Amino acid sequence: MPKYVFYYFPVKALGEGPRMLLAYGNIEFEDKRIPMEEWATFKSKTPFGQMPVLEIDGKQYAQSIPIARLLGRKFGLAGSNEEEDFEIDQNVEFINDIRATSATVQYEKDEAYKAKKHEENLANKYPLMLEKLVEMITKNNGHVALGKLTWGDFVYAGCLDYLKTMLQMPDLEEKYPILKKPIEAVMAIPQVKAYADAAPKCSI
Ligand SMILES: N[C@@H](CCC(=O)N[C@@H](CS)C(=O)NCC(=O)O)C(=O)O
Repeated sequence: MPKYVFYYFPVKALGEGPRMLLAYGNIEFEDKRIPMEEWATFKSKTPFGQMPVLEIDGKQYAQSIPIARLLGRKFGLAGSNEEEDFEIDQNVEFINDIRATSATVQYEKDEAYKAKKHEENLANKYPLMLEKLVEMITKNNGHVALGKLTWGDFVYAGCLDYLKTMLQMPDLEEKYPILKKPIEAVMAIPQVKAYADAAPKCSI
């Protein structure tokens, strides 16, 4: 039985998708939540100076989306041909684009510039991005891709709270109820719900 260790900060964000995928695969993993105070020591031991990092029998795997893709393939949540794999990748990358666009604003230090950038994104970027996101999940019967459960749903479900915070839109799902569907699908899986119920509670 391979030994799995998953390293990330004590938040959901980019780590929760892989954690939930491990739960889906019924993998008993060591869930290492590294506090900020310990990060400086651990950083140099990671492949890119970032987390998440998954270790399988001591071999390190980095980058949240490739980690989710790897676990998806292991647990039967990938496409059944290259075109289907492409569709999952494409849609997950789009979700990541929304996250990256909003995150650059959120981590800006200058408060006045941060507010200005947020207003600009609110006017020029977020409306089309959210319209496309709603369209994508509607077209896929409440899923991220292929009209069914894939590893893309786990990536989305894991980072939605983080995304809402970055977008400064706490009422996102009330405005667009279809955006709840992939999370509902993931949480309806008993072993994933059991993991989520037992995991430390994090707002993002
Ligand atoms: N593209 C990477 C981004 C990873 C990333 O930005 N990780 C952040 C936390 S969300 C991090 O490690 N920050 C600490 C640092 O860079 O020192 C992924 O998806 O895994």
